[in-house]
Amino acid sequence: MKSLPLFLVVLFLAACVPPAPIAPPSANATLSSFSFASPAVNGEIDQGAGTVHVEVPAGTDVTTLVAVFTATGTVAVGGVAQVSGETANDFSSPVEYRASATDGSCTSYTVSVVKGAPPSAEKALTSFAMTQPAAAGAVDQETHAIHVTMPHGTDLTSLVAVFATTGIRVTVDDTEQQSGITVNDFTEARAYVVYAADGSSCAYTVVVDTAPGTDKTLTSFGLLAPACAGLIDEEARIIRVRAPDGTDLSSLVAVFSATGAHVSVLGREQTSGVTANDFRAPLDYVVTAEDGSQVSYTVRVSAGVPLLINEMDVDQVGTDNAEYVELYAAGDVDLAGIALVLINGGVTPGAEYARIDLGHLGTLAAGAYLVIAGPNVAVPANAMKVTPAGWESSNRIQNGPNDALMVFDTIGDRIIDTVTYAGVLHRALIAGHAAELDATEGSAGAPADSNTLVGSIGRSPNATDTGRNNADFKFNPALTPGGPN
Ligand SMILES: [Ca+2]
Ligand SMILES: [Ca+2]
Ligand SMILES: [Ca+2]
Repeated sequence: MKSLPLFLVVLFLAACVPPAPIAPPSANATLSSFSFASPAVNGEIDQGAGTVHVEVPAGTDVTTLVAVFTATGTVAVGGVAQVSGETANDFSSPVEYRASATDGSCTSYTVSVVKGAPPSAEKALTSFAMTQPAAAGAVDQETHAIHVTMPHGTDLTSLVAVFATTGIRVTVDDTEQQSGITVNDFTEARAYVVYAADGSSCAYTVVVDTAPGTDKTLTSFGLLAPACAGLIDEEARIIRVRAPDGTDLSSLVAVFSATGAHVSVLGREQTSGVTANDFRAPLDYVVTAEDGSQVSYTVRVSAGVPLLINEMDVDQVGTDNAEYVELYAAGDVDLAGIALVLINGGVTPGAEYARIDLGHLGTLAAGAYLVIAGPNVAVPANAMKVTPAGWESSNRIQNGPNDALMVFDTIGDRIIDTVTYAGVLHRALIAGHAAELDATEGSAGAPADSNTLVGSIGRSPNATDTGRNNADFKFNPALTPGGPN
């Protein structure tokens, strides 16, 4: 500058010094494009303001950048003629490009080069969850550990994760992951590697497990010896087992199956087919689920059911419209699964023709009477009476010969008591029991009822049971439904 004539200095100051040129920019001296080839970026020219803004990537060396430009007129920087694509300049601070026309007019541009933001180092997995079934994951950003607990029983071999990340890509075993799409096997821990824009990476360890099970059901229960199946009332959680008469209940082994983790009785672990228990009183079998929750089943084992067919009026003078069967509880009786079965002895083998289920009646206390009868039969107030559907009609019970009444235990699958009257019936078939049954206790049946005399067939003395129908039952003229014979 020192060597420039004064008038040129004045001209320069007047025409080309930003920010506000005194003279308007020359239309004949214009910079119309400005870019760098390396790095390849375009500048933004503001003709009004006389500025060029160029952003280069972070890390770019701006001290020797070569501009590629188009201009009308000649272009100089600090008096040095510029050749597009050849002349390098130091853009550490704004550089003045001056375009000059042959008419002496000129336009000055301030070229500012700024560096872009450095590439991000962000590489966090900010959320992680499973779909189908849905389960949220817990992400620990300090340890880079992710834990997901799936519902019990979930197959971990092919699960799809949905995740969010601040990185630019995520891989598992070098496989690019797409949130909500990529399937992975989570039976083992998986490393999710998140890459940041700056090339750095971070591995998150994803551990997936399943919730402990809540199942806790005794699905079958019976005795090993004598072999007998129990009946599970799942709603009441009562299991009834009826062993044969005379079975010693003090040490029996149960055979059972259960869901859940384990089964215990009085705190003692039970092994099906192995562990013996004293069943003389009801026992609580406690089933514990994997999650620690428990349910308890009360197991009631009985040896024989103390229920007798005590009296029957199967035939009346004239129309049979007041028939009845009287049952007597010689001890406490749980009627669950017990039925009165009526058997026709007129065919061979004898065949069931009617059945009255008694299970819904609950229990009978020792000494109680239960009368199955139609509306014409009255019983004492302390006796129980049940009228099966259809028993308001006459002729519900066959008169013989060789017909039988049987009290059958469908749980223990055996006869509790049976009486054949007016003959014998050693072969009979009833529903739900494949083998033929002997419907007569002893070698001869109870006597026949009469259709000319009022009376019934009853145990005499009352509740006598020697196991012989002909010895235990007599024809009695007194009708005593619901009371002692
Ligand atoms: Ca009859
Ligand atoms: Ca009679
Ligand atoms: Ca009676």
